[in-house]
Amino acid sequence: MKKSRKQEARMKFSQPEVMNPPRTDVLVMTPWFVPIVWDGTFNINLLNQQFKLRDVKIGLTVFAIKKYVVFLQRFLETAEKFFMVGHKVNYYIMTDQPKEVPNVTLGEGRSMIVLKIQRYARWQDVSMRRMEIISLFAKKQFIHEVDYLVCLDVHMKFSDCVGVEILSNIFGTLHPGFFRMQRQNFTYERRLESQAYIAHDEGDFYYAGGFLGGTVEEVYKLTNQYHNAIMTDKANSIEALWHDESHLNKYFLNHKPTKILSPEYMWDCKGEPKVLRKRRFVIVPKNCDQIKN
Ligand code: 2GW
Repeated sequence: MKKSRKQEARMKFSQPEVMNPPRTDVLVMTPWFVPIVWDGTFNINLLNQQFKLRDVKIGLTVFAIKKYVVFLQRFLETAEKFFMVGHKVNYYIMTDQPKEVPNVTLGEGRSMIVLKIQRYARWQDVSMRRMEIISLFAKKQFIHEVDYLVCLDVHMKFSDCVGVEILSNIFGTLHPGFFRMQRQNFTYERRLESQAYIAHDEGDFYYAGGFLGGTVEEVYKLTNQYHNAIMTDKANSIEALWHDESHLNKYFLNHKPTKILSPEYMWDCKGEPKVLRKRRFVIVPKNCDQIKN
């Protein structure tokens, strides 16, 4: 026992240098003092050690409804290679066609749970109802099985490591199309009648709908609140411009995330900005005619 503690204390990490910050080309801290995660700002070995000591278990939720089941194979195969390697992971696959879920070999400590869910006719509802479904399962199942939830789009692939550096109470991701823009140009919902309304002189960042997460408790609060907002809009016959993404942006305006992921974690492969040293999770182009109904 004594020996292992000694060994632990001897694990060597390079010293963080106050006068020599690793990144000076991008914002790494928000005005409410939470980190923005960019390559170079963290030491993954150090973080892995900390999270291992807590023996954390991570749940990944992903929806594959109708034709989107075709994206599952690549999504899961690349996740096995790059997502939370060395940690305990539950994949929660929410689908209307459990038989179409591919059989992917999983590493040790990793499981797949297929949850059959109803298919909605309108694609806007497929996207928006994800929030309701996550909130329901968070309360009745996920809370008993995992510590954190990571909620992702399926038309994506991992192409570099995504590890415990992303975990925090509640986190969002900078949308790749907007991280260099002024807030007036964000595609927030601008109609006052919608619950997702944000004024032109408000808003911190434009967050992507396809990558968010946090502790199960916090993700429950978020999904439950934004499902309620979506339902209020429905009752008032209004639908926010970017559906669930608009409501997510409103939620994060009032409940600031406790960590923010850079566009390394949601990249659309448009251009090659110097600040993007890694492309960890990238959008797989969908042939709209074939995939969307
Ligand atoms: C969605 C739109 C139109 C036709 C089909 C679908 C669809 C989506 C579907 O038939 N089946 C399905 O499983 N989905 C799930 O929703 C799937 O997990 C997919 O990755 C996710 C988002 O799909 P989609 O096509 O809306 O992607 P984007 O790139 O337009 O999504 C952004 O904007 C959305 C709101 O409109 C969401 O916020 C999304 O998270 C964003 O990335």
